Amino acid sequence: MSSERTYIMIKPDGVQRGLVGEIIKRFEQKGFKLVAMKLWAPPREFMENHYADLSSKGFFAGLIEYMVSGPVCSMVWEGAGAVAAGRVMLGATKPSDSATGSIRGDFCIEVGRNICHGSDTVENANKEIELWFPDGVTEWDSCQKAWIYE
Ligand code: DAT
Ligand code: MG
Repeated sequence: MSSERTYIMIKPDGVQRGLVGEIIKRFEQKGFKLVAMKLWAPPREFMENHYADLSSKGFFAGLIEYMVSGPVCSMVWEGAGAVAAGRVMLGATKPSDSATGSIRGDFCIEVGRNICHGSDTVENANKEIELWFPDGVTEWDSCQKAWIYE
């Protein structure tokens, strides 16, 4: 079984709109294993670092303003194909392009309020997990493993 991990974050609008439970539920029901979680409001510089690749974009200032406007729920989910599956579960970046049934497709309207973040590659996932959880994650064995994997 793969121990691939992805960094999933519920953005301030997702927290404010009471969607934390709904988003966690989807990852749990898929069969992924939660190995780290915290609710907190990181400083602006931390968020700028997380989104450093987008710093030249015109929407960067607004993105950071939004991302520090309230607490976020940071999580690491583990399982085979977790990075790619996580992106599908979140939906396209623009909610208008997101499939119905995806989190963004079901719960939001504008790209600047798209309620969740998910790592886009395994390499970026590992970088983001190191950034957001520098003390590591919690290793544990799920009793469901034999019912989810062959
Ligand atoms: P994703 O979050 O799907 O990985 P991304 O990494 O390209 O997308 O962008 C990060 C976030 O920046 C995205 O979730 C919302 C915001 N964003 C992206 N493109 C935008 C745009 N054209 N206008 C406003 N905000 C945008
Ligand atoms: Mg991205």
